[in-house]
Amino acid sequence: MPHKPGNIAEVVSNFKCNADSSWFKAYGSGHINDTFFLKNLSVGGPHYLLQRINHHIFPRVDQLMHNMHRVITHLKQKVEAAGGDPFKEALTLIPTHTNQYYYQDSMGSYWRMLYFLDGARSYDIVTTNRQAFEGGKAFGKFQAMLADLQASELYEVIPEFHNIRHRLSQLNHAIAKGTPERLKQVSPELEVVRQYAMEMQYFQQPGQVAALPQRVIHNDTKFNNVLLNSRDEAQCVIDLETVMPGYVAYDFGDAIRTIINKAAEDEADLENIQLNMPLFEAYTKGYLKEAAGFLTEAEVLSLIKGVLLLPFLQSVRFLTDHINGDIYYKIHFEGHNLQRARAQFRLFQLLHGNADVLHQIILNEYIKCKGLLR
Ligand code: ADP
Ligand code: GN1
Ligand code: MG
Repeated sequence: MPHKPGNIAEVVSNFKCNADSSWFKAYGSGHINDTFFLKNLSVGGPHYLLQRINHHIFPRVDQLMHNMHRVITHLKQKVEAAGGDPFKEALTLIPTHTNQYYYQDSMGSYWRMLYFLDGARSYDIVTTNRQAFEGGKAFGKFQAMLADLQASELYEVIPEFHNIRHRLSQLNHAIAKGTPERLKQVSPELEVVRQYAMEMQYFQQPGQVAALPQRVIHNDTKFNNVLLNSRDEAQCVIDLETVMPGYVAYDFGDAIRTIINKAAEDEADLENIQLNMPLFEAYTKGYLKEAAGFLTEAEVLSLIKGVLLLPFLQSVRFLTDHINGDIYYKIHFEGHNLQRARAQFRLFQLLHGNADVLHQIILNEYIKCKGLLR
């Protein structure tokens, strides 16, 4: 549960909005920021989401909000050009009275405000092929719409975000300072890290660096970062604070991490972590329907590497935070980060064991989308 703000009226009064500050409720299940839902004072007016930005993790809130605004402006133009509704299919940031997209309150916290997209919803766990297919379409279209936005227009707000070498080096720093108790707890997990560390550095190999284009990607494609409408059709990709340059396979892999897993990201009973292949196939179909047109063949071949890397990288990050004493992610109980890390390692191992089958599914879908058999 987020820490409830005591000064909501001050914050709300600084945005150009018609929000009722007398009542609000905590919203969403994110690990970093705090999100609150606020009603419009007028009946029928759009409701709002107010988000307190974690500025320990995003120290340059100005750069972060520049990125979000830049990306949203670009997406709105694309949606409009395609005849869509830019207020439904893209996020809308509410400015402050001084025309900024964030406000620093008298207690030092940073805030942003968005229109709440009514009638749309996100899912932490995917259950139907339709949801997976539509999610794939949403993230594929998102990448396609951003394919002509220059990566150099965006700041790298968290450097080396999905660079596994960097994440492994953070893990090594944590190990060097970790308490004997926590280090003893994680020794089986550290063994898994050692076993796969080299293999996971695929995207750092010079041949791949030369072959794979850096594009503007989302960098946090958990399934709960896409909103589906009441008919479970893709409506809008949300949570745009990590949109930065990267490889498309990172987004594909991070989405698959939450789609293919029958259990939650932090499942305690590892036996419940199983692969749902039909959901994988449905997501891949939706994604490639939108993305096959702009992806290079090297990128298509790299997608499976992203599928393996992302759960591994997330495990390394959760494990690092556990050893560090839980300073990055919100936790809901003692040992939560370790439980998350263990669940993600299990998922990684299952994916690794099925990599050939998964790769073949990707290739078959790609061939169909490109009509290469005709
Ligand atoms: P976090 O970084 O904490 O994950 P998000 O921006 O993803 O924050 O927001 C948390 C949750 O709030 C989302 O999973 C989604 O359910 C909901 N949400 C976010 N933005 C909107 C929006 N504009 N309209 C409706 N719901 C939203
Ligand atoms: C964090 O805020 P949230 O829950 O959308 C994290 C992501 C991780 C994710 C794991 C800025 O995202 O990178 O993939 O948790 N965000 C940041 O669930 O570190
Ligand atoms: Mg989110």
